[in-house]
Amino acid sequence: METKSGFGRAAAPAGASKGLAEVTYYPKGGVDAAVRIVEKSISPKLAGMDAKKQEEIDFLLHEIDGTETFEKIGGNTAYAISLCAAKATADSYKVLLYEYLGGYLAYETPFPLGNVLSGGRHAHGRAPDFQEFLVLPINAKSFWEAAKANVIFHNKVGEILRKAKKTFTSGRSDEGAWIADVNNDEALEIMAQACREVSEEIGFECRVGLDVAASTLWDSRKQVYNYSHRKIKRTSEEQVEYILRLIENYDLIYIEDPFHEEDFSNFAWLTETASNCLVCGDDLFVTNVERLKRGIKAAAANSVIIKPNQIGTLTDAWETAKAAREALYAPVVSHRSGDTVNAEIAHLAVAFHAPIIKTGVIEGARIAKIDELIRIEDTLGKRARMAEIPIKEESIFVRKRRH
Ligand code: 2PG
Ligand code: MG
Repeated sequence: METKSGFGRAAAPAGASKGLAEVTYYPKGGVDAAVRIVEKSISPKLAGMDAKKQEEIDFLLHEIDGTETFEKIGGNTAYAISLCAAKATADSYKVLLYEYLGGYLAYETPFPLGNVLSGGRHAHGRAPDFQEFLVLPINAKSFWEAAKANVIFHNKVGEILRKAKKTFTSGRSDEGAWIADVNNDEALEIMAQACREVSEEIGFECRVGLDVAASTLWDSRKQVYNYSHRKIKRTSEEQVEYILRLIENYDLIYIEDPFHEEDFSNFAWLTETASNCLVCGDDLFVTNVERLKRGIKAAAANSVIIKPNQIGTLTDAWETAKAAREALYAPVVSHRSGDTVNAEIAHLAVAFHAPIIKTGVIEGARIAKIDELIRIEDTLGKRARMAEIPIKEESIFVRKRRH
């Protein structure tokens, strides 16, 4: 997109495990059809508009599409255009994207929640059933220090796997996380060991997080969660017990989508019970402000994933992040498994005041975001601060019996 004095180019990512309530990515006919729609129906209407009127541009995209879920033009088409407008405006003002979107008050860098071990839909062959085993370096003093800690942690997990598993080939997933023939519990043991060793080595605490991506395990017909690694089935009640045990045993600081995407009530129960853990909704909320408000009303989760292409425009994503902050839910700006090599979500995380960015530790598309945040921290100079993770640091686990 070109303005009188600026230029913006953007691309949209893709995900392997999608929430049912996400917008439609592409129109019928895929990317080629999307390009034709942009040329014929969108560009002529955008020409002459003021690029800094982000809301008007995003509203126009909704109007042209006319459906709730961007079925006609595709959510990825909408997101790329929406982002283009913001980038072109930032370029016109000769400021960085986070400065344009967040202004003078955007000076906090998020903690990087790094994917270290992959399973579920993100791995093929024998791998854990949970989708992501994550590390969060909670006491890092700077983004640079946090990013470095995550690399040391990733290496440590590789080292442990090499010693423990003869079958380990050093294979990695899309997100650069290790893939190994271990079950959930073995993977968590390895993460816990790495936590102890790395925390000692670097002098501050790293904690473990999980993305269960439970909707990918849920069989709605039989009403059970299927764990294929050990051929185990768990009912909703058993899933609740299992998740609670894991939070307790492994002192998890973060758990994403522990239950399937319509199970608001178990989300609410877990949030109340595991009060020292960030309980995050990804497929549950799909960056949709209405679904988030439903969650807030039910007190389901205390954190929300923000993936702008799940909802289609920057304005929509911002509204969800804003509603989250107002309700004291932590917005976690996140990559997609099939992400681009671009780094805009690094800017969004700072501009949206997100305490956490979820991305990988190594692999090109992930490093692009991490490196950009290191540069942003550098640009901020003495003003740079780490954001605050909104949980108590000590692990007081309040266990309540289910009635
Ligand atoms: C997730 C993401 C990112 P995907 O579930 O959180 O890791 O995966 O992009 O496949 O939805
Ligand atoms: Mg997820």
